[in-house]
Amino acid sequence: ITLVALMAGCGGKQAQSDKGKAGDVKLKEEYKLTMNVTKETKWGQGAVKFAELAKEYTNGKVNIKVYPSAMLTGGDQMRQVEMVQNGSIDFMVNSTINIAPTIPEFDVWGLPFMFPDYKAVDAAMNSPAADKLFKALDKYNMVGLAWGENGFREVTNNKRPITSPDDMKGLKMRVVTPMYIDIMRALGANAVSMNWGEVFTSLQQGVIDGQENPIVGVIIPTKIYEVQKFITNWHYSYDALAVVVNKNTWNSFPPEIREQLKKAAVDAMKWQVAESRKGLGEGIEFLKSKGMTVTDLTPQQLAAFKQATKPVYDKYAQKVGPEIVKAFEEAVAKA
Ligand code: X2X
Repeated sequence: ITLVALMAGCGGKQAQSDKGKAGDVKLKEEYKLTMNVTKETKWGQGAVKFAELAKEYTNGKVNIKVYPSAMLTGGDQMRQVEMVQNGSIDFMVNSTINIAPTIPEFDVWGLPFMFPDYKAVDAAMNSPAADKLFKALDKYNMVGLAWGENGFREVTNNKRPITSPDDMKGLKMRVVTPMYIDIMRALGANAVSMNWGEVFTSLQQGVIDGQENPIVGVIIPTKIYEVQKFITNWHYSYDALAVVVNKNTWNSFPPEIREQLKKAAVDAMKWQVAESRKGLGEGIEFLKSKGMTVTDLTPQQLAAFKQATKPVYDKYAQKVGPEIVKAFEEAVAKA
């Protein structure tokens, strides 16, 4: 109150003489951040952490408000990219799956069976290969700040345990991107494209039979186990997160604040990745205790899925571009 009164008392003169001063930057009262999930998910917790650290590191200068569940785009999860691109939203903590339909390079993370394990993921994430994707963002008026993790996406359904592509035949599977639609079709399932916000109710009502998402990051915090009976750990597709900012917003910050925000993003995602990987064993026990049947695959069973989805890998590798795919494959091979 005192400050406001003081400023009002000074009138416009002081404000005006301050204006053109070097280092005098006009910051917005609130910067908007969009994400597709709730704050309870690991992904959501990472976004909240980023906003907290942004405030802390900039000494309260940058106030980022997290808008969950794609509420800024009316639940349309793919439109978030476009809104950050045109500046109606400042930041996103977004899955690479939701970015890829607009920026094809981002499909490289999710290519079927690209990553056998976390070691392979980390090798790619910490290699120059991942920087190439942030370079691609530049053309779309956006800047990438850090990588996080939604996780390995495992398949759930209500009909039967899945151990072979044959078991997928005819299942109504909710997915959300062209690449996943092609994968489900290659496996003989009926792919249904649907926004995440409708999935829980649609599973409950039997409109769809199944879905795929990471266990610790999404399936447990969003209680998918209440409406699904079977889960198979097939690790078919890895889903990274990216912290991204609109380029004009970014350029409006002085260098010092940019540095602080970059550090906030990197630190928040480092924490977020560690959180996402914690408690997988307990998580699986928890799903069993809720009545789910958990299926693990032998290497031979896994090979059948890999083989069936190979044409999809090749098709999307082409859309990603051979240079990026090769850089990722090399990082994985070295892991
Ligand atoms: O829609 C999904 O499945 C989710 C929540 O994982 C994403 O936003 C990619």
